[in-house]
Amino acid sequence: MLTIYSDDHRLHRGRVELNDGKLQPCYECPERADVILETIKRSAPGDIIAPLEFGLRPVRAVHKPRYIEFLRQAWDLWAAEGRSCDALPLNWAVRGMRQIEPDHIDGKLSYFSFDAGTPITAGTWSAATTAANVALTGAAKILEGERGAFALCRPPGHHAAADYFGGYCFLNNAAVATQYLLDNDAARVAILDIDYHHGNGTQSIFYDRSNVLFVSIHADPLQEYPYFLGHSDEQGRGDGKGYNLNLPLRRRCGVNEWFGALDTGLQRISDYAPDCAVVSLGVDTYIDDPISQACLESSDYLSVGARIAQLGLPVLFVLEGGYAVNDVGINVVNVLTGFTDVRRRAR
Ligand code: SS9
Ligand code: ZN
Repeated sequence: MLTIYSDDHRLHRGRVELNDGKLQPCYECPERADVILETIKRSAPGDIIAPLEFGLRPVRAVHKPRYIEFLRQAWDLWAAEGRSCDALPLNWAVRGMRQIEPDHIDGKLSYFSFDAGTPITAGTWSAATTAANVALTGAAKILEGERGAFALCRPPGHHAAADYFGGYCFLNNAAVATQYLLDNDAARVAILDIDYHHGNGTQSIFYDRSNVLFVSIHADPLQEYPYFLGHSDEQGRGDGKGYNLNLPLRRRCGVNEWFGALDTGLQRISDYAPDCAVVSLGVDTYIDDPISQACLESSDYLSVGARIAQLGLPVLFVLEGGYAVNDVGINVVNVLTGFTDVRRRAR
């Protein structure tokens, strides 16, 4: 399978996130992408190409202007306060408070975020815009007729909404790619989000739309991050009613339950008959993932890829989570290999 990759992801290297009441080393680290790239080179045939430059236009098609402006300037405003540590928000506008963008960088960080686990660093903007270009290049290849492509995106994207960051995500790579597909020939796109966490950003971006079907399998938000979106009664709004399918699973659910949800999601996508699919590929559903309570073994990811291939659609895989650094490579490669093996037999 074709892989799109850039070293620019290394420009984003957060030092600490707030977790378990402590400032801890970031789970979302450059080594994740390095290991995935190495494993692809070693054991997954296919070209590895650099991203093309798309400029900010496709990013603006998904994210709000003020938010883009904020992300672009955040580090400089933070550094202008004389700080050299990572930028993290500290408080949020909850029920009854006003939604007014503050002037001070500390207030802006709060206004445009929803957690304290997503540091902004000097290179975050560059890395995030390159990650969007990586996903966009994958989308362009799908439009050119490629049957499968893997966008090795870092930082990830599915928690980022039109105007806020969080969950290690800044720009929603999968959403930007999906919008690009729609703006260039695709009439309908299905997004399958199989990261352990609900793709709250992607859901919210397409919630009112019927030309994007969003399907997400994730840990029940009553028990897991991001906590405040991802329930099964969120089915879309207006034109989008019926085009959002959440399949929450209880924490520590078994493999059979997880694959049952996958089959339900794939059936819905098949009924929708889209032109292509975008898979938000998180492998933090892995049994040894350090921040998840999940159950998939490395070999299970072969079946994940194989079942997705049975859709018979062109598929753009976009990397999201997966924090067991030693095994993240094999887990991702198994999805891609499971997918291409079925495709090869079908030809
Ligand atoms: C776990 C904290 C979770 C955010 C997780 C974001 C996952 C992105 N104790 N923090 S895929
Ligand atoms: Zn995740």
